[in-house]
Amino acid sequence: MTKIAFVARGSEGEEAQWLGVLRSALPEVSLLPCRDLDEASRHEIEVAIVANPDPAELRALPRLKWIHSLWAGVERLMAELDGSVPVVRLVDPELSRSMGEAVLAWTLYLQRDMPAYADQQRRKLWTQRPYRAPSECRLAILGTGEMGQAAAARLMAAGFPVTGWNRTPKGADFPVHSGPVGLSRVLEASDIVVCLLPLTAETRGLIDAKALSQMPHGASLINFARGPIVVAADLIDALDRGHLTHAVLDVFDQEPLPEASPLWSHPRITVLPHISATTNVHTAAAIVAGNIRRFLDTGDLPKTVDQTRGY
Ligand code: NDP
Ligand code: OXD
Repeated sequence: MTKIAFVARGSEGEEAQWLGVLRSALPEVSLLPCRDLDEASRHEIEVAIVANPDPAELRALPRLKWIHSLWAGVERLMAELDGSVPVVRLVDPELSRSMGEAVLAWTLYLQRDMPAYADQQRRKLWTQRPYRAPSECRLAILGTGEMGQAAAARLMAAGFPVTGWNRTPKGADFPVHSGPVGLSRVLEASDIVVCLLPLTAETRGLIDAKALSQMPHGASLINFARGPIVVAADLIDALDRGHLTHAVLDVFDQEPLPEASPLWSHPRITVLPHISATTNVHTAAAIVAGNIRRFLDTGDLPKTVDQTRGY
């Protein structure tokens, strides 16, 4: 039986759940946690399924040909493995659907002024704020990939005008700009900016004081991608000055967000614990199993992450 390694740095419960579901989806292989492999078995392994793995465990597999990540974002793998092995990331329509749903939910939260009404309730204030229709609330999607396209579709179906910003101006049924000039144009014309970019050398710190100052007075930010894309201190400054109204953050420089972080208690920030797109273990396992089965049958690798671009 072909042996596949499983390498994860999570709780025992999470690991047991993944192993159970993956073994049901791939009954024809022997899926084993790396720590259970003896020396001879380590030499047999060509494929590993990983969730935030310890790179040392992967380096102990001398015949490893590629790894399948259970995560969509792979910046940590790219940094830790440094191009030593091809990486396939999770692309799951159910994950994209879940992200689209989250973007719509938190956009409605902002468009319907829910943070302000929650504050008014705490202060026992009965004040009706002006209503802003979706058609009057312009949305920007930074990164129109799997997640961005799913989010745009949900937003447009709900009546929000959407503009995208992307590395390549790829075909979409909404306008998509690219390059630094395109970014300024998109930021200047958006009431809510949604970040769905991968974290790379190019996107780290992209949303800084300059970018935030280009957003209109009163605009809001949603970051569901990766924390370091937004410069937290610059965001806090823009919120404190009242230039921005609110930020919804699901991702942070350090996760879990440290107790001492000022983001927790900022009145204009909503903190979420990295839940905007929740991985469905069943759909994800079926996709991983399909990719591995195809490789075992044909020798063909699924589409791998571009090592130079980092996503
Ligand atoms: P994709 O690779 O499908 O999409 C990324 C998009 O960003 C592509 O369209 C790409 O353009 C664009 N892009 C990359 N670099 C740049 C750049 N420098 N300037 C402009 N555009 C750029 O990834 P996904 O949509 O699947 O995921 C995006 C990110 O979302 C993940 O990397 C992950 O960090 C995050 N994520 C967060 C989750 C959560 O729960 N919070 C869950 C899942 C993902 P092009 O194709 O033209 O190169
Ligand atoms: C991610 C994921 O990349 O949850 O954040 O897959």
